[in-house]
Amino acid sequence: MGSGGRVTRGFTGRRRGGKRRLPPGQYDVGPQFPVLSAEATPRIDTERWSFRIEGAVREAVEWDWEGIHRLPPGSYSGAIHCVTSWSKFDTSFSGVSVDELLDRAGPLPEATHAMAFSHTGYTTNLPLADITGGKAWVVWEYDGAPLPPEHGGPARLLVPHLYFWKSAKWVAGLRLMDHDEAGFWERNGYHHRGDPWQEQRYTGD
Ligand SMILES: Nc1nc2c(c(=O)[nH]1)N[C@H]1C(S)=C(S)[C@@H](COP(=O)(O)O)O[C@H]1N2
Ligand SMILES: [Mo]
Repeated sequence: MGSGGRVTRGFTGRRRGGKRRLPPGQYDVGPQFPVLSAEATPRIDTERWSFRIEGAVREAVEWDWEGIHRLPPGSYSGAIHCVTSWSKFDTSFSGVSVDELLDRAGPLPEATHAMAFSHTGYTTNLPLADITGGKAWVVWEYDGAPLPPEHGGPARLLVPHLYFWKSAKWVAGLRLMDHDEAGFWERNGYHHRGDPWQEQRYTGD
């Protein structure tokens, strides 16, 4: 690209004047990348890894590690926000968009929500509208390197516009549903949607 290339500042979380945009009640954690897991970190061999879309779809589809890598690549650069109040700017992840995955399974008209599930049994619920339209990915690279096991490697869900508990680590699939249902943290007092800009931390927020 020539020297005339435009830089979209808003995308990395910077505002004019260099100030970073933080959702209410959040602080900038800086270069650290905290690890928060309810489970012990599992070691999942990519030879045995799988990801499936099931439930309210035309056809349930399952990918293995090689198969998912053959899909058109997708990536995200920007901020992530944990409900425990740290936000991290300028992260970069790559993998495949959830749109590409859903396209191949064909959500039925009645599908309104999805339950993301992990190889460990962790679950989190999401409105379909929050994982379609270029807002969610299944990612296996962080900062240009394989996603470390403690951050959900081989692959995790990434839904960066919602609190980070929605980004299921060691993700194994999505079950599409015609109704909403609580996942692991949502059953334990967390908000069903989790929009950091609306501070939807707990049930009733
Ligand atoms: N499987 C699984 N995924 C999970 C969690 C978890 O405990 N288990 N914690 C969630 C929460 S609360 C956060 S803040 C992020 C933490 O991701 P990190 O450890 O990569 O920072 O993962 C989310 N995904
Ligand atoms: Mo979190």
